[in-house]
Amino acid sequence: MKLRTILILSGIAIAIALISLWMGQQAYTWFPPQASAESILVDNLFSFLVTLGTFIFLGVIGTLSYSVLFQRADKYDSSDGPPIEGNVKLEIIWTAIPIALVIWIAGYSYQIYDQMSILGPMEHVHMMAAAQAAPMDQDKVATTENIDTENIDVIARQWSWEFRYGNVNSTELHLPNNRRIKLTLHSEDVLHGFYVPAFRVKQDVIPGRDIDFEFTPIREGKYRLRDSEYSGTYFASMQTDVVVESPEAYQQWLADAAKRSPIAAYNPASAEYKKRSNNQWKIVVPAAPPVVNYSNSQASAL
Ligand SMILES: [Cu+2]
Repeated sequence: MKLRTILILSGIAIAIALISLWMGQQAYTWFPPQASAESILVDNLFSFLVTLGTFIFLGVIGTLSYSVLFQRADKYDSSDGPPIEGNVKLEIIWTAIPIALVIWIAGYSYQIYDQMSILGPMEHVHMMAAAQAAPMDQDKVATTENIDTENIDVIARQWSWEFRYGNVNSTELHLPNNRRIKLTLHSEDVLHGFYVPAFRVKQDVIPGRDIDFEFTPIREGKYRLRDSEYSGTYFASMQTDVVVESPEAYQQWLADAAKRSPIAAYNPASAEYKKRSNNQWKIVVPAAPPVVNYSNSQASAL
């Protein structure tokens, strides 16, 4: 290869790399606010994948465009191109580069997953890994782990969410800011999915199993919890607000809620079910609305 060609190719590679890095930074703006420590890790991983993906995309499309535009066969030339079979150098390059990329992506993804330590049904696998790799670099997630965790039971039904804080029941999830949250997820009927986009965490709720699930909210505000698994007719109404507030406000909320007497919460699924006009279609009757001390308002319930 001539020096000129090498210089030109290097120049193009640097330009593509810069565009890819810029694209990777753009990726951070495509998501809801980062409301949990895990969201920062997930967004870093996503940004890395976007950077790498952009580089490969531009590299391939660029080569293809160059070939189509400037390396066309002459008119009526139907002869074959030069054979590349047996080109050992080329074979090694196009085997080694994808392998290196796959290992890089897998290693980085694993590292992020390990730092998140969100448990879930892979708990036993994770604990084994943690025992082996104990002195890994600890960051935000790990530092909050030492502070006592907040244990909350989550009950998913067709179609409502219920949260139990010892003596308080609620249909709205309240969380203290900057505390490690430990949820125990239960389903009373079918598969549901616990998913808060602003936290970037998602976990299937499997009937007959208690699933531990951990994360750390880091930004006060109101977010949305959605069901990530289709769970039946009124699935779309199976969502509620997640309120992240200061630990003081959270304690206050708990104290206030404890004083209220439990009533059946407004439940969009039951309300819709009562309104249906065609009774011939067999559908699953919604579970009774949860009886709670604290329920979110009707306006925000849908
Ligand atoms: Cu559901």
